[in-house]
Amino acid sequence: MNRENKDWWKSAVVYQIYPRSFQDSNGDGIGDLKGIIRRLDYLNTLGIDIIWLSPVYDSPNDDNGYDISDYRGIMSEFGTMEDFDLLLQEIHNRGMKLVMDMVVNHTSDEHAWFQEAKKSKDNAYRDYYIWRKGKDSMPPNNWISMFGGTAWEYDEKTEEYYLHLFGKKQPDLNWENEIVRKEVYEIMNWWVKKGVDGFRMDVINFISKVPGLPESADGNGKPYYENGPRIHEYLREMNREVVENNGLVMIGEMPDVCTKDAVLYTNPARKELDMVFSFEHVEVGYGEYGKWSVGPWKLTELKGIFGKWQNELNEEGWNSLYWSNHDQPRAVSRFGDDREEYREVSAKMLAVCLHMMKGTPFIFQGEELGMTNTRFTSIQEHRDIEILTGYKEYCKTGLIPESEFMQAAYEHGRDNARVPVAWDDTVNGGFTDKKPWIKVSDKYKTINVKKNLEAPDSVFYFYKRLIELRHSEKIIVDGDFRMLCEKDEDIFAYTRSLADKTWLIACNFSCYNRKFTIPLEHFDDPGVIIANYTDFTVQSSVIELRPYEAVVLEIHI
Ligand code: TEU
Ligand code: CA
Repeated sequence: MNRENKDWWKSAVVYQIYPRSFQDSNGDGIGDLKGIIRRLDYLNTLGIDIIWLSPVYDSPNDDNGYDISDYRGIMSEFGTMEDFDLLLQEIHNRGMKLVMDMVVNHTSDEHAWFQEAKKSKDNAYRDYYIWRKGKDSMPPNNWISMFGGTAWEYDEKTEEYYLHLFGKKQPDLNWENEIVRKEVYEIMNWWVKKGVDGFRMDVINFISKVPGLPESADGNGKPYYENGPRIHEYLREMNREVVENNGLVMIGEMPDVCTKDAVLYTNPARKELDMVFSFEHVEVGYGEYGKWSVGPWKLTELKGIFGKWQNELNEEGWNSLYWSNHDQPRAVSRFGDDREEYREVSAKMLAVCLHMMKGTPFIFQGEELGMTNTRFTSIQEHRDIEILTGYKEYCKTGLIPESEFMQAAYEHGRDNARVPVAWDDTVNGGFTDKKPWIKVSDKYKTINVKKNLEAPDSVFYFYKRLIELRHSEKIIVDGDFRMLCEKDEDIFAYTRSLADKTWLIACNFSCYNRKFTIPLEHFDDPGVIIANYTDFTVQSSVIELRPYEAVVLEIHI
């Protein structure tokens, strides 16, 4: 995969590493860069093309690295810059690429810029951040932070508030200030010169705020900071200053982005981003209190979202495809069936459903093993600032009963993804031989890399096969998408077509047998491209899909 080839990332598969939970190498219970180096051959065996590395920059870890205090330094718990240079070299030696996670909507409050800015109102760095006077000893407006509670923190010394859309230790940068923008581009170019191959831009659609920071009707400030008035100007400037013609892949994480905006962000003619991470599909079943209330969701709703994104970005945009990441629960628990009898077959079904769609697929560490959610028995066991703040804001205030909150954290919480990867069935799944920074899965003896590598029909080898298909079959990268049986509540089926070739993808999202009719005028023997039941055969145009059965057939229409 060569960066000189235009759109090289369109036939790539990305693997996300959350370094804190991947592999500890020095026995402090925390994953690190040397641990990742140790596991690169494993990733090479899987066949992935790009590693997206969650932040490894210097950070006080209030939000596990998404609060950066030095963009040109490596967090000491993760290792040294020499370790990073070796990691990058070893990734490239294996023909893989590295995408860095760049968090520039905000910094840590321990960043030198903020340490200066808070010294006085006329400090040279004051305008790097968003400071406002309060109103009658109240915050400047009623916006609430993404983690709950007010989005403003009062600074006694200078008697002003600063904006933080996330944690109070994550002050928002002022992108209206062109010096800030130049600083950011210099930081990005510093990493480009080191040889990284692209960036995943954290909440990048938050960086342009509506002037005046208007009060919102209900405390939800999103209409005033999501997809703001200068966002496209900033992204085009970033493209000119950093990306222009050097083949970097640019991935924008965009909470609440809609397809209309996504087309503007990813249309190559606009030179902004190559793809965006949307959130619509991972928020099905959210209730009154967002992720902290668990509601039912229907497959027709999920299919409607995927179908819309596939169709509306088909001509002039590009999709990121994912079930999970470090902010989401485990795919098989969220969308599949993590009861042991269905866990692996439903994990494979989800993989077929996603990897046969048009876009760049992302695999979150452990997804290729069929890892499941983990039950945390008390709030004290949790580590995620979003869960801990949510508990304070919704639970301690009596809004949500503790049992309901803990169930929501189990079903939707981010710590599920931060439970360490299990490499084998030794203590802590081989992640560390000391006390891990967060609890390990209670299933590590059965769900681990070693077991997957030893079983020819494991989830791992099934993912490997899907990746091989993406590398060899143009229909997966370029084929047109057409949703089938939109109204069916159990079957997710669609076709991909390229020239005279048509593939039919049919996935049973239920634990029941379900009949599915292949839409053919006349039946002729379709070729089986891949199936998650090893004994799948097709005798007629009506196929009976078993629980979580998924098939890809080459049909002739
Ligand atoms: O996440 C953006 C974000 O809004 C998430 O908090 C997400 O909405 C929520 O957690 C899941 O519903 C990015 C990073 O991926 C996340 O880890 C950081 O906490 C956040 O930005 C702040 O940097
Ligand atoms: Ca370590």
